[in-house]
Amino acid sequence: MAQETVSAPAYDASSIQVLEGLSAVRRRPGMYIGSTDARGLHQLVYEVVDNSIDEVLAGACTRIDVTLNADGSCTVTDNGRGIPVEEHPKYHRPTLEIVMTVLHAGSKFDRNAYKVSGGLHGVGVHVVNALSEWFEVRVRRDGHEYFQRYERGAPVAPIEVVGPADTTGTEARFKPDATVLETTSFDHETVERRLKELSFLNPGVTIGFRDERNDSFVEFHHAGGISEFVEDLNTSTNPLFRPPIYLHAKRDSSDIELAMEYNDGYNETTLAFVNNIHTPDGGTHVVGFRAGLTRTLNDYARKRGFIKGDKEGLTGEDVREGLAAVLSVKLLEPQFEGQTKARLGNSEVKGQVESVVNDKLAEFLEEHPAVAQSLVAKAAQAAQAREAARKARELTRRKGLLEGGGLPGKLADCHSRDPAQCELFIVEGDSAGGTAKQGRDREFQAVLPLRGKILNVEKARLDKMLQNEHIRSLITAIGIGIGDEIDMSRLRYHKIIMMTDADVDGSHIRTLLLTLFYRKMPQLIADGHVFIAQAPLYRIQKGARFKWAYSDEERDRAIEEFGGAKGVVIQRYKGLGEMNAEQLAETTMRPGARTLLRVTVEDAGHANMLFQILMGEEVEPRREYIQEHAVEVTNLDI
Ligand code: 0RA
Repeated sequence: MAQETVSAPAYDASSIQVLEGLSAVRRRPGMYIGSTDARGLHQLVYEVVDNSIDEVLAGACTRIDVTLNADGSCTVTDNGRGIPVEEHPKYHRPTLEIVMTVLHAGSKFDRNAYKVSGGLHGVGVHVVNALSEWFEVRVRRDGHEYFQRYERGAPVAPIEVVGPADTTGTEARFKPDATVLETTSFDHETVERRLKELSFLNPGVTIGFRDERNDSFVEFHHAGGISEFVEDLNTSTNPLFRPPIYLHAKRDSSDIELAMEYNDGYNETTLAFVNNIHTPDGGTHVVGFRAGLTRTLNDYARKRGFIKGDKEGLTGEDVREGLAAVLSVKLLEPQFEGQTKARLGNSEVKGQVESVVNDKLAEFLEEHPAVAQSLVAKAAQAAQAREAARKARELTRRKGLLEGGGLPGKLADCHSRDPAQCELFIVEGDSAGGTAKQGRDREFQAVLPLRGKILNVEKARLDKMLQNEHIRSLITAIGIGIGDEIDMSRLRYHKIIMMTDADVDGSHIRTLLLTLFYRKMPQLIADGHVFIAQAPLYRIQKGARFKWAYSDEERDRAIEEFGGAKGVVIQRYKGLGEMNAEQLAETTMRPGARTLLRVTVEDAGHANMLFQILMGEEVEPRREYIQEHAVEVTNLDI
């Protein structure tokens, strides 16, 4: 077939402007995609997929396929209308080329009213193009298939017609540019989680995900939308009722959708989205939801006589015990705030969400008395437990004072009183605790040994937790308090370091500690204060020389560096207790020599499920999970 070209010659005045725009993106990628690390890299995929989702929201697309290719590139295909190819009225060049090099496609065409300006998404495909070593786009539209290739954002040839087409759609394939990004390796689970999330939030679409690197394929389609999302969050719990409560209404131009359900546990999981974007730091929509929920349940409980006359009502904490909820709002002009733009700022949204919850939830409770009853009974129980916890806490405080100074007896504290400098090592067992006390730098390193198992907080309420000696020691040593009473200004150590054995018991204790921090002191993790110490697994010696190895790979490399296995002595460390104080200090504790892993929570829904599975009541899913993810359990960096 004869090849037509649709483009003007490559270099005229407007294309020079284009190149300047692209080089601005390449000079400061972080300004456009937030960062150049793994998070920024995945932002590129989300940006392209979001453009396809805009076609879904316009009612023009039912299927999206994402492939992570073996060559390190990513392909996103949709069956939308295809990016227009005809001449752009203002730029007098093909619209496709304009979308790929200058403009945010959505901004000019109003494909979808609910834009994401101000957030990290919605920067435009041209940003992805500018940050790609190469980008190839195919458009099926008007009976033709068009093709164009770009390198580092600039077209290398005019648009070509490469064949006929009897369908419409867009295929974008791009390879992230390693010269402007710190990492270019896509993470399978990160991409999969976002695609699954999008399929819940947009029930009309089917999303296929193929990873050529491990030869896998999954398909997501959730006609039940966010109600199914909530059921998914509660997979490993006992829900109090099914199906979840579902509310949907508009207030002014805002579209508000909520699904919620309770389980018989004590934790809350609320995932909130604005125009399909996750807002882990909450914001006005979440504040409105909470206010509406507390108010509506109190009104109902009083009206039905569950709360009498002037008796104190249910608090926010009471009505959120065991709650799993997904809140999805769509706004015309969202304003995202905060360092990572993860919090919604629009003040009008609080009242809008609150009003929807007040009206629609009250209506639901009237129509479903059995559900309403179970829900209010659960909150009333939480209120009783709250009262018991308050008493226990007061008791702890009084006891602490009587014991003198309030710090636990087992804590070997450091001399420095500057929290920014201070570190707390939480060590498994008295013997390793003794070694750590000898090996530490007592100026700024404190040691708290824990003997045996600590309480599983996933299964316990606050009042029961406070009866546990280990937990009380931890709380007083750390200093910030617990639950709703956290005061970060009282943090006594800016680094809280878990130092446990590299065996099953050690990983169990670590998971218990992480559960405590994640559920009851979440700011500690959010602010980056929690770390895992990496103890070596091997000491490899030849003659007078020796090396430490922290993994089997490092061990093998060390053997190689020593010139083979001959004459090499390998000592395997099964526990911290097998090292002497000097060795422990040198390998695991001393800044500069040690490796610390910072614990971060990338995805609240995922972390929530992980803890439910690892620490919850149901044994079966836990066993399955541990079998499937043994590596992650021993190396938990959620
Ligand atoms: C501009 C206008 C229209 C669609 C698109 C862009 C579009 C962009 C992308 C990016 C990935 N897939 C896409 N699909 C479509 C509207 C076209 C029309 O009105 O026909």
